Amino acid sequence: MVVGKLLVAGTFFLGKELMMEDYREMWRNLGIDLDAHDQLLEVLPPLYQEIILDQPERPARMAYFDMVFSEIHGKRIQELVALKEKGKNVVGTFCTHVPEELVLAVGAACVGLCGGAEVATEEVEKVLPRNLCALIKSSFGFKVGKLCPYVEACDLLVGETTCDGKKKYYEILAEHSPVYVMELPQKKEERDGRLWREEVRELARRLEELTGEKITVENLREAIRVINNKREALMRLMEVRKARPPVISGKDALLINQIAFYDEPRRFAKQVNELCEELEKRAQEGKGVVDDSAPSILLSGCPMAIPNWKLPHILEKAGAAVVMEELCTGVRYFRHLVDDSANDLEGLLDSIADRYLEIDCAVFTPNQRRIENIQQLAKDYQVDGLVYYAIQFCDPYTVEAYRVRKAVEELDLPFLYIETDYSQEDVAQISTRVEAFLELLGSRVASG
Ligand code: BJ8
Repeated sequence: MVVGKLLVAGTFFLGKELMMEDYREMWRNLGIDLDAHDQLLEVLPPLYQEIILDQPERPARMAYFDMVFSEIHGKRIQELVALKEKGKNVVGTFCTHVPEELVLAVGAACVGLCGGAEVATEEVEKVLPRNLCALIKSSFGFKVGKLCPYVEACDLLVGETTCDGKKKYYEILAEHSPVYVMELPQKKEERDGRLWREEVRELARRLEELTGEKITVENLREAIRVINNKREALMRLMEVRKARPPVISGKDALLINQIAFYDEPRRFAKQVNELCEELEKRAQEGKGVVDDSAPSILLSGCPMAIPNWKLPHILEKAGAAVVMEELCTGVRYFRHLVDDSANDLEGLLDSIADRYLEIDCAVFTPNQRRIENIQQLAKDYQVDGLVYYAIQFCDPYTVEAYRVRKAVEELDLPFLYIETDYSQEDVAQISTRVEAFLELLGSRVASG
């Protein structure tokens, strides 16, 4: 299994040759390095087959998400290019703190750009230190390796002052692409809220300048409605995942959350709702993807960007059922909605700012709300244990693991800490630790 060696999530074809020549022309025009990109595209089909498609009892409605993934560098890029040809813009983001609603309100498309695979390592390490988090290095690798049509399609990249690695990285990224950085406060006092509201307004102004479109009550309210609908669909999925036996695998749920960052939001919400109808029926019939005895796991920690499925795959292959993700590619992305009741623009902008400051990323201090949310999720999903995922060299999440462990142990639940990167070298070692952990969970269940 080669997840870490997988170089890119690219277009590949699930048994059909689709307009390959058209895509090549499009990639060429975007400045993609076609030879390197071709090599990357070869890696994906067997990997996706093994990790995603070979799972038993998959819901039929996952077909849409398989298609979207198989077309990740194809159809979706075509849509973005078509938008640009109509004079619209594409805006890229690296963090769940950047308000998508503002991007949508000015008629632009918003795409998430975090990288989940090691690429162009040699080039990256000429500039960035080796001991930097894999997510940042991956993002830079896609840029300098000319491997990501999303980043090349973007007219503006919006960063944020979250962790030190990212904020310093944006200075370097700005040598390659137009970058705008939002200042995210590190605390959540009233004055931090005021600063953040101002930052949201500043981004609105920057987006108006980029697109020549004015943000109005009407277009902003519509954008809020669209993104709230997307989040509500994901909350509905979250709800049906309480069913036992679980009606969808953790890997499929993660895939959906990853796709949420780049698919067209209206179409995505419709498809998630249709999937939920199928899952709700399955739940009524008691038809699970694994049997009831599979230990249920809450996964918590750093985001898992496409195609990083390394840890969920190890867990589920070993017999666990991941029933919820306390990740930014999980509940942190969708748990809050924007209140759209304000009648004026200022009120709507404040509601957006307030909603995004609710996100309980480990970059905040203190971050008690995250601890409480984790405890609540553990109870709501009646999990047997928590597995904590930290990307090596990520200070906020590696350090906050201590407090999460204490909170989980207070609930008398076992805790497993996994610190890793995108490589494959530690797969056997992690698998051994996971198997021992699941045995422990099994013996606790058996002894009541
Ligand atoms: S809201 S989790 S998306 S900052 S893993 S780059 S923190 S060193 S990604 Fe994140 Fe926004 Fe927070 Fe979510 Fe730094 Fe850690 Fe790397 Fe990270």
